Amino acid sequence: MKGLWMICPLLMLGFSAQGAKNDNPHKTSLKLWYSRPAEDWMTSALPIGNGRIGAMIFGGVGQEHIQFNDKTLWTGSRNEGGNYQNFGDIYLDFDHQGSPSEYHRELDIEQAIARTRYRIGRITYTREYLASFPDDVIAVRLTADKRGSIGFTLRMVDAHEGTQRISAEGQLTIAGKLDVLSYEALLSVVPEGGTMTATDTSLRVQGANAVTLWLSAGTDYDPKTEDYLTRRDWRAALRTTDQQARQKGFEAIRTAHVADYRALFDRVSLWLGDTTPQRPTDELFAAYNAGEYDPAADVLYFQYGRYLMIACSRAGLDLPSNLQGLWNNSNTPPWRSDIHSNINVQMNYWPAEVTNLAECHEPFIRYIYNESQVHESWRKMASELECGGWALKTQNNVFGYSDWNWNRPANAWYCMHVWDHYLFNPDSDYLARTAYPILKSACEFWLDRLIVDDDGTLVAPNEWSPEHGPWESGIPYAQQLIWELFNSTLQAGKILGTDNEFIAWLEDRFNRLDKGLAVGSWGQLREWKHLEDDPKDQHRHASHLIGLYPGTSISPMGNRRYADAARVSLEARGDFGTGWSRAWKIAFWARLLDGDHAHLILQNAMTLTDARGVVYTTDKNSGSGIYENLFDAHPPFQIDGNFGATAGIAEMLLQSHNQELHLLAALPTVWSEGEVRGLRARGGFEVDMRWTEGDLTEAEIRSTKGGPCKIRCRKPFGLQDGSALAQPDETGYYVLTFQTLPGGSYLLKADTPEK
Ligand code: FUC
Repeated sequence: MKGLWMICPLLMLGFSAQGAKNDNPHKTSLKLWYSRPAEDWMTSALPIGNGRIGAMIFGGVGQEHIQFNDKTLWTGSRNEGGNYQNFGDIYLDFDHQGSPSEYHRELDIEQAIARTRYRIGRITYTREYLASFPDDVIAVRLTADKRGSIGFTLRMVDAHEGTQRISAEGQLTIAGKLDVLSYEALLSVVPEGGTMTATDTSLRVQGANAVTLWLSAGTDYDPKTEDYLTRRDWRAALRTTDQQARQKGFEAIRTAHVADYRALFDRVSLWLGDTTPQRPTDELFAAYNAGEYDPAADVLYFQYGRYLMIACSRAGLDLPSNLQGLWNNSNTPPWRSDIHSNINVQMNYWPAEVTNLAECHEPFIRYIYNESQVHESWRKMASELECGGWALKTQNNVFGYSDWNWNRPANAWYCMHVWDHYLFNPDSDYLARTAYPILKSACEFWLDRLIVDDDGTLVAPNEWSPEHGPWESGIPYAQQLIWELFNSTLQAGKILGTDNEFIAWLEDRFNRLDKGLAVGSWGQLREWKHLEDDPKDQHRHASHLIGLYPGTSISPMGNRRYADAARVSLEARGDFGTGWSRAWKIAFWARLLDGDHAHLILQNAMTLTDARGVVYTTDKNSGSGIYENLFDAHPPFQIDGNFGATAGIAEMLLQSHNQELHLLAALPTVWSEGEVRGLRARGGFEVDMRWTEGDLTEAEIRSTKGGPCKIRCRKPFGLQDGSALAQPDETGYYVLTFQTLPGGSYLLKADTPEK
């Protein structure tokens, strides 16, 4: 790769002229693939999803197993927790004679299509599976390269005790009612050629040339109504969806699906150097774990997080992804597979903005809006504490019900997402109508709740550092979050200029707030205000470092003392932890600008495991890491770690939390050359970068909003047209500020002596 730019100047032109198109000729293959069928739902089946409905694909030869979900299917109610539910399973028992060869199973994350292929005798059988967002249907297409050779018996099994119907025309339905919600799934089986017959429990297809399965599924859930039940004829809508899909046909649905998916996924490409020859994903990661570094693993894991985000969180449904995204095969899943507020749901959305999937962030933001502004329960919880505004606890279902321990600072943490959505895509309408009301009412809660501490600062009473230690006043986790909340609300209020009296009042309280930053006796950032920290405490949560990431109050570019103390705390916490805990540490180290340490933790996070039981310990052999299907292992499967790692990788490449774009902020040695396109930065910028020998060679910044753009980089650089050169500041980094126009594109170039 080295020297490529000299021998191939056209490529450089392409970079400059074409922007963030995914046309890198050296891009890494983006497929998860295996040479055997999945044996286990959690560790090896492969996920597809359209943001609301999804499925896990096993790809068996004798038997295909497709388990499916709808993100809204919950037991429980407004008064009771309940659990996220399995919806059902589809089994196809094939008529194959003889044993298979050339078996291949894959999930192509560039197209969002899963495939299975194998040969029996002289016939090659293929299956394609997709979950379409535009057509709201899961489709499976079975083909063979010899006519008349597809035969199977198909069953659809309800995960509950609903009613089942099968028609000879090839339609199977399951339907029932849980505590509050009703559900229905409709599967249409459409063979081409051959025969189809129905029994009471199954459907038999024989001698078909090809078969398409269409799965529509839904519930009567609607988070916008008071009782969370839709008023529309959702059952009729399912039938219409099914009919339209069948009329449109597989090819057209597939084309629309791929175009829809790629419009999101292709916005970001990442290349981290040449990869070794292709090998199955389980072998790739096993070799990686054994010390055979291959950037293909880093890139695949990064992009897999983006794939999963698109598959389980699309605009239009006001419900965030849960602890398992939307994939779940149990009616009593771990931690109810709920919306967990003390790290998990937030981490699910860490990569949304920076990896250019702002639309996928919306379900979370709308959920926060609905529950805090429209529904009663979070406001009622605040009023139980004699406060205005809204507050919530740790465990949350889809009906606004919240239980287990209080997690009051979560309102401030949720607001970070609301505010970031604005910072990345500045839009004053969104700020005025959606963001500001949420932020202001969260502030109102704290303005009522804060008390004056002995030292005269304002502190939150009776908080804890999740999930350990005593409850006490002025816990840094709470203080740092409230500081972020007040700080962003002040900025929002000043931009809008419509609520000056409140903003003045808030500013007064903000100035008296304990920021939650103090250095302790062993040089650490204190986790408790009054209690001494234990240097041996390796608890998985590191909530007192929230100001480092995703917060903004601790930065090596700001007050060095706190950044150094955060490093001491982080070193004491160790390099392991549960799945999400490892992912968080990638981002922490990235914010400390230590790319090699961030990458070390990324490697720890990508350790293959098959541990199944719930483990909380943070040691090296806790069983945390990833399963063969690259699902994150808490253990067990918990999707936050996938999203956290993707966000952490982005943070190693580009940071934008200090009103500046820090290019290649924490590049590890192993990523000595590479290229990334399409990352987003706060202020409304989009960024492409290319680097060699660990340093930036060129970058393109596209501005959506216009206004000043400040760039920071380790090595000298300037605007490519020669009009401005970066200068070193007191940190030794080079900085350059230039004006941008809305829609403008700006090329930066390393200022090397050869130039
Ligand atoms: C929090 C974490 C646990 C787990 C659970 C779902 O309670 O502390 O590790 O992720 O959420």
